[in-house]
Amino acid sequence: MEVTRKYIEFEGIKTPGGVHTPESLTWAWKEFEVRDDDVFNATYPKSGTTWLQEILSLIYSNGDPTPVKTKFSWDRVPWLEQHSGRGQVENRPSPRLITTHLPRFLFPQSFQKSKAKVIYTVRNPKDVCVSFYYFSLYAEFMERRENFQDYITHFLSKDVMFGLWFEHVKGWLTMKDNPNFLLLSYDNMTKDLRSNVVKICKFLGKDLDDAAIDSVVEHSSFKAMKENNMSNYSAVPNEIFSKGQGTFHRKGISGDHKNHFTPALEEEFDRIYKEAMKDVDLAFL
Ligand code: PPS
Repeated sequence: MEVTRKYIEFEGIKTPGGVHTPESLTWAWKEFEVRDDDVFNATYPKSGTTWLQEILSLIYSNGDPTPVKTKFSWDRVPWLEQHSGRGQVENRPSPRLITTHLPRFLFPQSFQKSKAKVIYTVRNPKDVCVSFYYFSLYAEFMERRENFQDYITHFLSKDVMFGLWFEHVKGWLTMKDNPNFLLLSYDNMTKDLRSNVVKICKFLGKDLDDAAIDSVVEHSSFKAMKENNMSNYSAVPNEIFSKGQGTFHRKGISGDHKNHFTPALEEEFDRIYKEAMKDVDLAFL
């Protein structure tokens, strides 16, 4: 991967330049043929993407941890829109587990006439902002900001990677009544992972026994994933993830924004949130 802080702008959305090209984004949007048994792990960045990659891998192995311990997460549940996506996904046997950060309006057009399933995980945006800030210090392909306060300004601007959180979430929530769409809350998963795994299994029609569910929960815990070299990105070279500057599995909690936002910054963020999300029911957050 070419390490560059240059973003590719595509249909008004910025994506990291090293792993995305206009061709890969166009292919994902307009040419990729969705199959009825495809399962998509869709997220705004820093909202539980890697967590769902692990959970889905474990559900599809019936709780057997061998795949998550022997294969990289990005090979098990690859990103559709990255330039490696086509080679990874196109000829893969079904059922394909596929990750995407694409906003709804750039999601594959062929999805519309398919029975494929989408799981969209949403996280408290203030925690997403904190997690993204630390990621920007550690990921060499991210634009840097001097301090957290400046980062909040960036997060609330159209320059942020994959577009505004509000637009991303609102776009995907237009699907909330579709039976092939499951909305998950990262914050709820941190409170009760097991019931969320059961919910995911039910949605996917996967009939796992109690021991298999227990194994999914055990091997997708924050601790297990932080220690799993196949999922913690430790294998990624320092030129891409600067290990001295942080770690991918940082805290894995809900509410870390309380340690970062001053009362004034929080009040301002909440005001912007209320205005942007005034027509949206996200009470479950
Ligand atoms: S990315 O870069 O978009 O793929 O990042 P993503 O995986 O969406 O989000 C990274 C944050 O998710 C946390 N994480 C977890 N939390 C709880 N349990 C598990 N198992 C888990 N795995 C990853 C990870 O620590 C990042 O959050 P922060 O708040 O930075 O710790």
